Amino acid sequence: MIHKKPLKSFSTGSLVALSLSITIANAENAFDTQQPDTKHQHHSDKKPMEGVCGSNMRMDMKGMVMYENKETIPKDCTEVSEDITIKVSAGIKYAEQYPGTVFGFDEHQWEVKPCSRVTVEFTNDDDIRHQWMIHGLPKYIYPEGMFHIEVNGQEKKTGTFIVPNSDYTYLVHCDIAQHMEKGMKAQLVVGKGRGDLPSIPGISNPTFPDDFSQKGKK
Ligand SMILES: [Cu+2]
Repeated sequence: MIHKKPLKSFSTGSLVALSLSITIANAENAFDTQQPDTKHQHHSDKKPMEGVCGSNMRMDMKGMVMYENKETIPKDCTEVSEDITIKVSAGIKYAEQYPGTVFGFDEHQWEVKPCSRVTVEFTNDDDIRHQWMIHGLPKYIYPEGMFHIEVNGQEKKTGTFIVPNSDYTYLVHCDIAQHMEKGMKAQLVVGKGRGDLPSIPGISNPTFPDDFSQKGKK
């Protein structure tokens, strides 16, 4: 049987292309209403502004937060049960204890109560891009069922979302090519969860383990 990945509906490349095009569109609109001098002031700002885009995404040179939700309560919750902050670090050093992996998070599982408002403080310890991307959230709140933080290099970004009122185990990963396959895979357990996902470093075995044995080879 072929192992499929049904959750991955569009690629990082398309997300980046989308975000760039939205940023450019917003920048053009902003400049249309500004005097030329204002443009130059913008570039000399000591702290660059984080841009807010129409598709519920904010981004700057450090990275982006997409489909953040601090207010909308899922239909099956009457209120936010608790505010919880998860500190996550990402980097190659977290792969050292898991043979066969290259990338990792400092922890690969987080547990929260149903209806929690979860704030993720995501720190990237590497000089490359990493993401904390969760799938399977209700699509009437989160487009593509997704919430996503991306950090370019050694920086930190924080974003917030609210989980529904059911026991569920959500896939969290980094969608940069091969990062999930090489260790950047984790799970957010809401309530009792629904069992471990496969191939979570330190938590679960792969569904289809690699076989590096030399049996039958000449
Ligand atoms: Cu990554």
